[in-house]
Order: sequence, then structure tokens, then C-alpha cells
Amino acid sequence: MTPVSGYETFFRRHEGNPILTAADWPYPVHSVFNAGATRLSDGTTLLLCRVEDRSGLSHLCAARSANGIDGWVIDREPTFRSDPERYPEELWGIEDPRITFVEELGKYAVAYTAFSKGGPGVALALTEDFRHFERFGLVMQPDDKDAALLPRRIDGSFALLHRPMTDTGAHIWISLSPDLRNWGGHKLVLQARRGAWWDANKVGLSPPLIETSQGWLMLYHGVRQTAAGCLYRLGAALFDLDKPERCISRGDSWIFGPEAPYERHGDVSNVTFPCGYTLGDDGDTIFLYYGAADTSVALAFGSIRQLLRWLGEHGRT
Ligand code: BMA
Repeated sequence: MTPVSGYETFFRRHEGNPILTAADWPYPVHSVFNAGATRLSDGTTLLLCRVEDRSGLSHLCAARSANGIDGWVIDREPTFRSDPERYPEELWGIEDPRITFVEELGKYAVAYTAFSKGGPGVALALTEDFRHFERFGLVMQPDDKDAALLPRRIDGSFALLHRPMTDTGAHIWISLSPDLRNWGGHKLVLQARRGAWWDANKVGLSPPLIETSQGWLMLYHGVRQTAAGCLYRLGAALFDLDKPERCISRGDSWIFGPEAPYERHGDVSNVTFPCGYTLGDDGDTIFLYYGAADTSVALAFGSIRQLLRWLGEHGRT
């Protein structure tokens, strides 16, 4: 395989970054980051932000904008908060939502991390309006996180990407369900590479998969542990539309990583952590929403066509 040449720029940072910080919040909070994203039927962009208060626990709060860039209108109080009395797995808060619109249900599926006494697990809820949420409870037990549902059934089953932690590392898996409650058919999808690679120590799904004519485009975060702490960067891979566990192509180098001061410094430095994307009206522009240093929400613009071209030329199968 040809070594990756040069430093192509895949994502252009919005010059007004970070787009959302704790200072924008209508009630006292410590930090705002790792937001899920979707476009509502009227074109409005909705971000479901992870908000950490001064207890250290997180809840989710919605921010809406007509252009997905500025003019954010933020809910006056938490939109979706943990409910440990009825859902004990949410005892220590809820984090890192990923949103998928499921046509068949006419609803948005929110996959999020529920932080339980036994560690972080994957919980699922459905909503039509981001005001009322129907919880399905924990669908993947701890340790598991970084989950998103596919927008349609694969061969008759709903499909969830997620990242269980096992003795052999932190790799991405897919699981299937007839009803969003019972899960099975688990298959390994993408492994952390080990050794000295940029994605050696952990990988996890970042935003939900992007459906393209050539396959499911995955943007995933890769973690490298260094003497100075972890580096969270972003990579790309492509998967078969009918068999999403089959990797068609994986890029060797990262395509986005901490460079700007708000990514380099914060509560957890050197973290770029996207949980959501939306598509521009041209159907090609990716609006990538990412947590910067576990402190703020930032935005970068990419192109599906460019990423597919790069994977075609440089990806390995
Ligand atoms: C991951 C998640 C994210 C966080 C990242 C960096 O494991 O917990 O919520 O942004 O670590 O701290």
C-alpha cells in the first residue's frame, strides 16, 4: 500500500470556533461538549449537547439554529436529564449522545452513555420532538459506549454500532435487534491497531455512519496513549451497505486532530471528539460538530466526495 502522502486538509475549522461554550448557557454549567446533531424537518439544526454541571455529572441540553453555525437558541433548562430512580444505570449522569432519524419509526433514536455504578453502558431513547423521550434503558451493559443506530434495518434487523471494552482492547462492534430491546448477532467491525499507530490504543465510532453510494462512511476516533496523556484524533473507513460489518477501506492516517488552542487546552487537553454531523443542502458538505478538549463545542466542514476519493486512493482493505 502507498504510504499516505502529504497533509491533505479534510476538515476546515469554522472561524467562529468554538460555537458553543458554558458562557452561552442560560443556566449555570461548567462545560458544554460532545454534541449529537440532526436536521429537523424544517431544516433547523438541533444539537443535543453534553453539559457538565458543577456536580461533575452530565445531562443533555438542546440548542437550535437555522443555519447550523450561529444564532443558537438554547433550552432554558436541561432537555434530557438522568432519572436514576427509574433508571439506576443513569446514576452518574448521561453523556455523548448520537442521533439517528429512523424513517420507519418517524422518530429520532438517541444512543447515549449512561454512567452507572458498574461503569458506562449504552442506553437508547426515542423522541419525536426533543421534549419527550421514550427510554429503552441500557441496551449494552458496561463497559460500552460510543454507540449509534443505523437509520434503517439491515436484512430485517435494527443495527447498532458500539464500542465495548474487553481484555483485548477497545474495538468497534455491530449488534442486531428485531425490536430495539433484544440484541444479538454481535460482530467485530473495526479494531484498534496496536503498536505505535495513531489509533493504537482505542477506537470508537464518532458521529453516526454516513450513508453514501459507495458504502457507509465511518468517522471514528482513535486514541493514542502518550507519556503526556491521550490524543483523540479522527480517522475514516468505509463499510459495505448491505453488510456493514465488512470493511471496504480504512485510511492509515488521521484526518483531523487537536491543533487549535481550544482543542489543545481544556479540561481534557488534546481532544477532538465529534458525536454528530449534518449534511449541507448540497448533499456533500459535512457539518461536523465536535467536543473540543471536553470544554466546548466546535464546528468543521468536510466533503463526502473528497473523503471517498481519499479512501479509494489511500485506504487499505
Ligand atoms: C472518552 C469519552 C468522551 C471524552 C473523551 C476524552 O472516553 O468519555 O466523553 O470526550 O474520553 O476525555
